Amino acid sequence: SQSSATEVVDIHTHMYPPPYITLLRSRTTVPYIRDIPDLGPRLIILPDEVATGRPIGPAYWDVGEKLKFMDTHDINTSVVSLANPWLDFISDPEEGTRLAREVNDWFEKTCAESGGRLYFFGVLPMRAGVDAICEEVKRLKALKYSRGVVMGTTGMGDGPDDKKFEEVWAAIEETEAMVFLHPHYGLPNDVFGPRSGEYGHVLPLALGFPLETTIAVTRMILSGVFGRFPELKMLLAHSGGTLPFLAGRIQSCIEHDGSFRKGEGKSLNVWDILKKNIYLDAVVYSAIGLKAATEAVTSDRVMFGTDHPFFPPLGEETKWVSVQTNYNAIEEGFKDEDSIKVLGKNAVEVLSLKH
Ligand code: 5CU
Repeated sequence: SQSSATEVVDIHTHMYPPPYITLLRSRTTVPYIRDIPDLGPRLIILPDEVATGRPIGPAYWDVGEKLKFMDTHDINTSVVSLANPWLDFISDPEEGTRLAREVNDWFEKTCAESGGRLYFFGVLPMRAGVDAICEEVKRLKALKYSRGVVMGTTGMGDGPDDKKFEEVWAAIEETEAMVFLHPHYGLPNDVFGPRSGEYGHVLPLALGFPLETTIAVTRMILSGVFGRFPELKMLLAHSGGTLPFLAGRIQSCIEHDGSFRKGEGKSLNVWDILKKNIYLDAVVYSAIGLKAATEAVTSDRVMFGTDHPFFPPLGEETKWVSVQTNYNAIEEGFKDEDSIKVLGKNAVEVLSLKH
């Protein structure tokens, strides 16, 4: 495993702060938390898991549990973010704005009390309108422990290539915030076929999530967002979904599309965008995937993550297999210098964390 002298930073690690848990407990439609007899508290955030949901406990909201997890897995510093589905389901602008502030202020206070071990990506009130979103982007810039924003792939509802969203991209670029782009919605269930219910969450999580991210960022590329906002910095969950593997095909399709090439696609180059605007986490669970991610964006732009508290062990193990698998992929895939960068050095530099 990694040397204990190596600084390890986890940039993909989630929490549901207490105000958000209170909200989930008060709801009866997805997303919500409810107590199921014999099963205990269950988290229901995906429409196809209403029957039993998944277990939820203090690992989701208790900072002591987060720090314990970090100690168990040799993680020095974490950049925490609200987990999906963020505030996407809050359609009332006032409630969304209030909750974004409450959640972000909770993260700020919690990070301040952590002795330098925690930073955070803030959440935005995505259904509260452009002005409210931009205001929270600017407010976050002034918070000492904020290092950017976490968001899903739907933007204000019509996705990240929505023309109305451009004001938000402008505010984000201006504040130099890193955007942690994370999936939640997957693909329509019928692409997984009539037997998908027999396969648990494997298809939506292993394939739906990564494809959702790939589609979202490809829409941003095709719409020219990175040309209009050249300093945007996007950190893509799960090593960019399938983007490193499909970048060549996306570029080739652009170059062979006569009508698109005449307009928006004139000078688009996916490989240049990957190396200028895109950062990837190392949450891909194999050296092969990690090498593709690193080849696509360079080893200066890939950063370790755990996805805690998701993917806990099924048994009683204190060390999580999901975390160890990502550590092993880094050890197997990289020479010493690159592994030091991916484990923590890149995050310290890119996100200006303390040394
Ligand atoms: O793989 C993941 O990142 C996740 C996540 O964040 N949320 C979730 O519900 N399942 C898996």
